[in-house]
Amino acid sequence: MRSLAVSTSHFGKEVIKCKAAVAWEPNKPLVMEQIEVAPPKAHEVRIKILATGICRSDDHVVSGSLQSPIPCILGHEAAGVVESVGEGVTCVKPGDKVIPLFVPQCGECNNCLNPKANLCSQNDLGAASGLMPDGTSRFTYKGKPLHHFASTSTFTEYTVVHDNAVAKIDAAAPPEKVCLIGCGFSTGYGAAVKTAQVERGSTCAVFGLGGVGLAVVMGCKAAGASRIIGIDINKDKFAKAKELGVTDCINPKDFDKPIQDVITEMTKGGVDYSFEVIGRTETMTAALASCQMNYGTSVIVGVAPSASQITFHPMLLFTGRTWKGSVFGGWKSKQDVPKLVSDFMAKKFTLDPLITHTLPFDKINEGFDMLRSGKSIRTVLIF
Ligand code: PAD
Ligand code: ZN
Ligand code: ZN
Repeated sequence: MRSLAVSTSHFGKEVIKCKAAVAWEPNKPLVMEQIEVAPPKAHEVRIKILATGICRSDDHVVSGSLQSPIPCILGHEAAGVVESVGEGVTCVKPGDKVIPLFVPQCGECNNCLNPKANLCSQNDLGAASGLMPDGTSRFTYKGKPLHHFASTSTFTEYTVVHDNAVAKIDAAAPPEKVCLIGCGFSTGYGAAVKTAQVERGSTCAVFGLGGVGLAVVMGCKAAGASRIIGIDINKDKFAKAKELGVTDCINPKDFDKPIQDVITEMTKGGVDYSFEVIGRTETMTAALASCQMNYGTSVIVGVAPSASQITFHPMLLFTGRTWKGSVFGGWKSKQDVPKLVSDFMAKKFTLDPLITHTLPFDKINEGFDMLRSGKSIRTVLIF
C-alpha cells in the first residue's frame, strides 16, 4: 500500500510514495506502479490529484504520433489540491484547489507580455524535454527517473509542477467536472470564442466531434452561430452533437465526393469558420477548403503526427482565406482558468455533456480503450 509522508511545514520536504500510471513503451497499456515523488524545489508546487480526464493528446504520445520522451507519466487535464510548496511560491498555498496548466503562463516572456499571445515560451510542447524547467525530474521508479509530460503529468496521485503552471481555482468547484477546464473544454470553447471570434449569425463547420470538437460546438453556439455543421466518421457522435447545437451532421463516408465540396454546396460557397479537431493533415486541408474563399477562417486545433507535413494548393489562401492554429483555446492559462471555473460555477456553461464515463484511477486503461473505440467522449478518472 502507498505510504504518505506528511511534511511538517508547508514546505514539502519528504519524498511521497504513491500510485502512478507509467507509460513505459509506445503502444502498450499504462502500468500502475508505485513511484517516488520528490519534494517541490523553489518555485515548484506538489499537487494531490483529485480527478483527471483522458484527452486524445495523451493517447497521441502512447501511439507515437506526438513526441514526448518516455518512460513518462502522462495526463494533463486535472484538478487537485496543493500538498506542499517550494520556497518562493506565493500564488498558492497547501490546501488550495488548483488546476495544473499544460501551457504555463510565466508572465515575463514576450508571449506572456503580448495581449495577442498565449503560448508562453516556458511551454514544454513541440520539442518536449519531459522535464521540469531546471532540466530534472521529480518522479522516480525504484530510484530511476521518469519523465514528466506537458508541464503537468496528472496520471499520478501526486505530481510536481512549476508555479507558472498552476492556477488557483474556487475551493467549491467540483474537481470531477472542472478538470475538463484544464484542457478539453477550454481548448475547444476558446478556439471558437477567442481564436476564431465566431460572430452572431455566422456559419461554422467542426471536423471531429470528440470532447474537444464538442467544446468547439458549444463555443460556436454561445457566440450565436446560426448554422453549425458537424463532420465525423463515427455516426454515434451525432446525437450528442445535435443536443449541443450542431444543425447538420455529416459523415464523409456517405459521400462519393470530397467533404469540402459537400460543405461548399450546402453553404453556397463555404462556411465563415471551420475547425479541425481531429489531428490529421487531410482533414486540416479539407477544413481550410470548406471555408469561404474571401473571408473564411479555418482554425487547426487537432495535433497532427509530429513527423507530418501538409501539401496544399496556395490558391486556397491566395483567394482570401485565413489559416490559424489554437493551443489551449488562446487562453492565457494562469489568469483565465480561474475565470473559466467561476463562469462554470455561475452556470454560464455546462460540462456534463462532455463527461460520458467516470472510473476509478485504477481503470485508466479501460478509459483509453473507450476513447480509441469511439465509445466515450471524456472519461474522468477519480482518485
Ligand atoms: P477524440 O478522439 O475524442 O475526437 C476526435 C474525433 O474525430 C472522433 O469523434 C473521431 O471519430 C473523429 N475522426 C477521426 N478521424 C476522422 C476523419 N478522418 N474525419 C472525420 N472525423 C474523424 O479527440 P479529442 O476531442 O480529445 O481531441 C481532438 C484533437 O485535438 C486531438 O488531435 C488532440 O490531440 C487535439 C487537442 N489539441 C489541443 C490544443 O491545445 N490545440 C488540446 C487538446 C487536444
Ligand atoms: Zn488535452
Ligand atoms: Zn511566458
